[in-house]
Amino acid sequence: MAGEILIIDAVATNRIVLKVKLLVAQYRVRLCETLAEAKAEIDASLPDLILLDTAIGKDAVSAFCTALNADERASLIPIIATGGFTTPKDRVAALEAGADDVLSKPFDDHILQARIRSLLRSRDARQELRMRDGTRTALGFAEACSEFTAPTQLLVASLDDTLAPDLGYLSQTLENVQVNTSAPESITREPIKKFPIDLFLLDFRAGLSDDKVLFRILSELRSRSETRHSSIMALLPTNARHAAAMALDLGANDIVYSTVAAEEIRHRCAVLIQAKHEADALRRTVESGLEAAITDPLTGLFNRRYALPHLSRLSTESRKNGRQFAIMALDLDHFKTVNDTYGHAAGDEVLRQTAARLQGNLRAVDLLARMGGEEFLVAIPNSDVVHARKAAERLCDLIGGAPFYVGPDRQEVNVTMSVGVYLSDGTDAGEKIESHGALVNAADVALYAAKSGGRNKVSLSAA
Ligand code: GH3
Ligand code: MG
Repeated sequence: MAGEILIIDAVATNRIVLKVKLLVAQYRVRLCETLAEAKAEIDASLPDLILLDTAIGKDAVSAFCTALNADERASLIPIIATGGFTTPKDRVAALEAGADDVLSKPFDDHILQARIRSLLRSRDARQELRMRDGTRTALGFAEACSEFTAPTQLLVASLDDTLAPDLGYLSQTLENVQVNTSAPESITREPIKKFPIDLFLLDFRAGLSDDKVLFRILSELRSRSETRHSSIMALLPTNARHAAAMALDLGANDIVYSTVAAEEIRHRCAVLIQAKHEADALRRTVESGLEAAITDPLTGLFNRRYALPHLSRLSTESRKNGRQFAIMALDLDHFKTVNDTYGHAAGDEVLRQTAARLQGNLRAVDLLARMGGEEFLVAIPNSDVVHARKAAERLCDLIGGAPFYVGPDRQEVNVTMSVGVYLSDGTDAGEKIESHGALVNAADVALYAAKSGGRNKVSLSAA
């Protein structure tokens, strides 16, 4: 399932309008009129995300966020504060109170949906971290940071030669931070060798005449091994709504518009830096030997050896809980032609970038593996037919919708992908088919239908 969202808004019409938008996107929705009602709802069952209207009262909102963040069970639930936010200070106040994001009304639907997806992805990653470390204390940024002495490296890539004053302000107001600068194009041309960058600030506020420049930088940063895990913030002109939504889906961790005040940028940077250090801590806990045995060296994804037993476990678990799940076989179209036209090394780079795009768009509970060659596998627990199809179509668009740039000359390569989806009903009736080999075969049969149906499409089969 896409997830459950709790809407808190005193105005009935607002609640209903928002509910309809979220239902269309396959979220389950609960509605609350007051914070007291919300608290009872959260105590009864934890939602995946909260949309909180700040008209309910500044102090009450602040107390609510503080209480939620202090509650171990609920502290990872992302909160989006919505409201009129008449002054920049109001936005910062909501963020400082503990909201993960603020959206000024009226908000753009695409941005809202992309924000929700992005926040849920990072929530899942943090949940995984918490699970592995065992205790909340071990996770606390303060503890992790006490060992961390090297300065946090920021790289500001901006169209102007001079650093914008609000970004210069970061080096004075963020602790232990070193600010570096670069032209946007050099990020994609030159390898970043000097030191690992913790946070990229892509400052396009002066103008984004061509969206593709931003998409290319994001795809590249997410696919390079040295920047794959860096945090990324894109700063955009206020009219770049489409680019903003796509940037979030391509792996930007945060976007801000040119109207946003320096203090808000500072706050958001501090949050991104903290998230980066937490994620680094997680990666350090994975033993490198074990990791190598189950990892595909080209893309860094799980390999077939890891994926197959995972599918068996998923199938058993789902049957136990009577939940549906989806298996997708993804295969790049006419990939042989990419190798033949641009060379094998360029083909490898397309594979790496494909892996990065897919990974950036899936949640931590979803499995992504490279099964061999140009074939990938995705397993989505707890998914119904509508959600599975939507997810598959989104992944398909993510590959076909923006070109890849490869080789020393950053040549543009357009690639499409076909996806076969097998949806298990998660009941005993499906048992006969749900050995891991049979699951992969079933998705492969659907993939074959997508290929013979013309490629660049999704085909679905069910138990
Ligand atoms: P279709 O749309 O039917 O899937 O056509 P296709 O060309 O993608 O499929 P085919 O199976 O004919 O060719 C797959 C190609 O993938 C051939 C092989 O050289 C290439 N390939 C497999 N593994 C790798 C790899 O690790 N790197 C590169 N660069 N190419 C690879
Ligand atoms: Mg292929």
